[in-house]
Amino acid sequence: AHEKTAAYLAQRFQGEGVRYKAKLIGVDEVSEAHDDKMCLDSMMKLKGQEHAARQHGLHKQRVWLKVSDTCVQIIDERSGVLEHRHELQKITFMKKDDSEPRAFSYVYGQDRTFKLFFIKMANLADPVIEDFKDACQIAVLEKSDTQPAQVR
Ligand code: I3P
Repeated sequence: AHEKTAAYLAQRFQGEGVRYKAKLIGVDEVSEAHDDKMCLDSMMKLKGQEHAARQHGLHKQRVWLKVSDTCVQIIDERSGVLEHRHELQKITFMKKDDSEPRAFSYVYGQDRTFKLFFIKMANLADPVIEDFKDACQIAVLEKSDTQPAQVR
C-alpha cells in the first residue's frame, strides 16, 4: 500500500482523478447540511423506491463515479454523459450504509438547498469514502497555506 504523502495524494487526484464503477440508487432533496438521522431516513426511502422499481423490472442506473482534487462527477456509463458535477467544498456530509458495505451517501449543498446522493459501488464503499476525504484535504491544501479543515 502507498504511504499517503502529500505528493502521492496530489498526484492521485490531479486532473481526471480516480474513477469507480458504481450504480446510482437514488437522489433525494433533503433539508439539512449534516444530519445523521435525516440521511438515514432518506437512504431508507431511496432503498424502498429501489426495491419497488426492481419489482417492476427496472434497474439502477450504471454510472462512473470520478473523484478529483476539485470535484466529484457522476457520469452515465452507457452514454458517457456527465450528469452531476459536485464541488468538493460543497459536500457537507457523508454517510456509510451500515447494512450494505458497498453503499454510501453524501449530501451536496447548492443555493440553500441540499441533495443526498445514494450510491452503490461495484466494490466496497470504504476506500471510496477514504478517497473523498483525501481529495477534500488536497483541495484545501491547494487552495491556501493554512492547515486543512478537520475532515470527519
Ligand atoms: C440483481 C441483484 C444484483 C443487483 C441488481 C439486481 O437482482 O440483486 O446484486 O445489483 O440491481 O437486479 P437479480 O439477482 O434478481 O438479478 P447490485 O448488487 O449492484 O445492486 P440492479 O438491477 O439495480 O442493477
